[in-house]
Amino acid sequence: MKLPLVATLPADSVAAARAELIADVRAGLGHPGPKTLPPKYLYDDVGSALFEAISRLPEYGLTRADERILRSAAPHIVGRLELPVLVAELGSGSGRKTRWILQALARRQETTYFPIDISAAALAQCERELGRLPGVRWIGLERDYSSGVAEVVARRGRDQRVLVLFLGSTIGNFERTEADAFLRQLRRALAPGDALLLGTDLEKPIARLLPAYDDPGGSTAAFNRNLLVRMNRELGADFDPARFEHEVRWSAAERRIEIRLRATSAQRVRIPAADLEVTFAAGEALWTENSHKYAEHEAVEIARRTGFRCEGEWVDREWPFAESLLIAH
Ligand code: AVJ
Repeated sequence: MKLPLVATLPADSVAAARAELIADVRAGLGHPGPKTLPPKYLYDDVGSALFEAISRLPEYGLTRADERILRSAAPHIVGRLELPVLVAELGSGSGRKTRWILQALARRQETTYFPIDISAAALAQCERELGRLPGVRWIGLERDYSSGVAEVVARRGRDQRVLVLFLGSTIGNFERTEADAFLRQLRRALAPGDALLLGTDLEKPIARLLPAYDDPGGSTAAFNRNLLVRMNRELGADFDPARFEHEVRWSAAERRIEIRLRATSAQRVRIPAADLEVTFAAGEALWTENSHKYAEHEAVEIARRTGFRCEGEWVDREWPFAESLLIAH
C-alpha cells in the first residue's frame, strides 16, 4: 500500500500565509490610487478548480498546446538532460501534462517528483494523476515556490541534478522585470548544469486571445470574481461579486492581456480581518491579473539575462506556445 506523501504546510506557515494575504490586501486596496492584488491569490482551492475548468474551454488553447508539446517532445527534452535528476514542478496544479516528462524520465532513471503548490486540493488532484506512475516517487510539497525549491535542492544527492518545471506560462503572470528577477533568484538556488523547462505562451492575434480570457460561458469571469469571494470567506469581507464586471484588455505596449474587476456602481466594502474599509467609485477597477505573451525566441534572451542558456525550444503551431529548456551555467 502506498501512503499519501504530502508535506503539508506547517502550522506556522499557515499563519504566515494568512498574514501575507492580509498585508497584500492592505497594500493593494488600502491606499488611494489604483487597486491591485497579486494574481497568486486567484489560486485557492476553488480558484485552482476553476482554472482546471478554464483549461478545458475550447477558447483557451494554452493548456492543450502545452500538453501537446510535452507529449510529443518529452523523449527529446529528456534526451538533452544530464541524468540523474530530481524533478521539482512549480505550481503543479493537477499535473496532468507532466505525465509525459515523468514517463520519459522513468525509462532512464528512478525518478523522484516534487510537485510544489500552495493549494492542497491541487496537490491531491496531482497525486491522483501522477501518484502511481511506475518508476516515479511522488512527494507533494504544499509550499510557495522558493521554499519548495529550497527543500528539493536540500534533498539532492551528490551526483544528482535538479530539473525545475515551470510550465503553462505561469511566468506570464509576472511583469517582465519581475519575471527576470524571479528566474535570477531561482538560478541562485540552483547549481550549474541544473535545468529549467519553461513554458511561454506566444503572441497571437487579439481575436484569439480575448475570447480565451473572456469565454462566453463565464468560467473566466467566475475565476476572477472568486478572488472577491475568497476575501469574503477568509477575511470576513462583504464584497458583492455581482457588482463587479470581468474586464479583459490587450495592452499592445506591454504585450499582455490585462484582467480586472470593474465596480459597476459606487460601493463600500468592509474587510474586517485586514481592518479595512474600501470604497470603489462607479467604474473603478481592481487589477487582478496580467498574462504576458512572448515572441518565439524570447526565452533565449530571458535565459541569457538570468544565468541560463537555452538548450532547445519546442513550439506548438496550432496554439502558438513554446517550451524552452534552459540550463544553468
Ligand atoms: C495560469 C497564468 C497561465 O495567464 O493564461 C487563464 C491564467 N487567467 N485565464 C494565463 C488565466 C485567466 C493563466 N496562467
